[in-house]
Amino acid sequence: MKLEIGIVGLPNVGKSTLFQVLTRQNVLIANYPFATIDPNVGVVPVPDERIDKLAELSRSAKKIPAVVEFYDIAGLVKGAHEGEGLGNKFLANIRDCQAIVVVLRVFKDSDIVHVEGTVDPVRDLETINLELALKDIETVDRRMGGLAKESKAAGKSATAGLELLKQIREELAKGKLLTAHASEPLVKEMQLLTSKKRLYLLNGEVEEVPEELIKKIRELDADYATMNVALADELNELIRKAYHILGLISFFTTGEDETRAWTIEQGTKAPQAAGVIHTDFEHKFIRAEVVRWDELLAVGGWAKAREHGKLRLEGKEYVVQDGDVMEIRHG
Ligand SMILES: Nc1nc2c(ncn2[C@@H]2O[C@H](COP(=O)(O)OP(=O)(O)OP(=O)(O)O)[C@@H](O)[C@H]2O)c(=O)[nH]1
Ligand SMILES: [Mg+2]
Repeated sequence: MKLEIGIVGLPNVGKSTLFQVLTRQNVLIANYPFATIDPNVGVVPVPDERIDKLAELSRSAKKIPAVVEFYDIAGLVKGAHEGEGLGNKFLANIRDCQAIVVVLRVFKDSDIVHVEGTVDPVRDLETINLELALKDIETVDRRMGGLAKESKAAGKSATAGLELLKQIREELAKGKLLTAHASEPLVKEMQLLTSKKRLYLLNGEVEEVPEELIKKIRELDADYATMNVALADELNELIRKAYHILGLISFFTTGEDETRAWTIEQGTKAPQAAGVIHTDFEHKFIRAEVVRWDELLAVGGWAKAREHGKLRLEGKEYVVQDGDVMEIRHG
């Protein structure tokens, strides 16, 4: 499962700086708007002490953590949906991401250029959300046109699709985000930008964050983190938070060869989880031996866990839990 997170925000607010701290890659960071043109892509391991402990227990030769892929893209400005600035390029780049981190400038430093001339993160947040919503309206309109044609021939299902699109369009026009519709198949298929999970990253000091901004973010039912990106040297907390807001959990496999974290969505059943390891495991799944990672550590290993009756045998309906260590039995 590939987890991609797009870093978005106005130009010159610290997106590439954040990317560099996250990925330890050297990228162009410059005090002028639109320094980034082509996206930077970097893979970041999700820090997880459970892997270290399990690897120690199993004397594993290798440790393989879960990873998140970050995309650092061009800055977004007012009018981006109409192709202003580098807008169109930018918006196409985040369509495939499952989540976005919105970087908002709260730091005041007058040496650093702000495209709007003043530091006002509430205004910037609204600009970004508006541009994303306008782009989504475009996508929805195009789809409505297509569905209207189809419905002549196809009947009911197309009509139902049209109803949903109309409703979504109204909400977008009112400036609403589509997070509530994120699981609708049609919304997923269109990869609507405002339906993506998001984290607001407030770049600056906690004391610089206006109360109004926090209020606004709460109204949007979103999550945020405050940090001075230019001074940050480890962003483990941010990576964990991103993983969490995506609704992801990890299960583990452990042995002498390797200890490895596997990423699944919350609610995934055992055969589908096994399928993440190998597609064959899903179809040929018989059952799984499961023990919680801390219980495994407490008894001191797989054989002991079996002896003490700590290993559970779970079948096809078992919903895998965060921190499960599993061994898959397959045909
Ligand atoms: N004072 C201060 N400066 C910062 C901070 N974060 C970034 N900067 C500076 O702001 C400028 C722009 O940073 P970048 O990371 O290139 O910004 P960007 O958002 O990637 O910009 P574009 O690629 O042009 O959209 C650089 O000169 C950074 O050193 C911060 O937290 N405080
Ligand atoms: Mg940049």
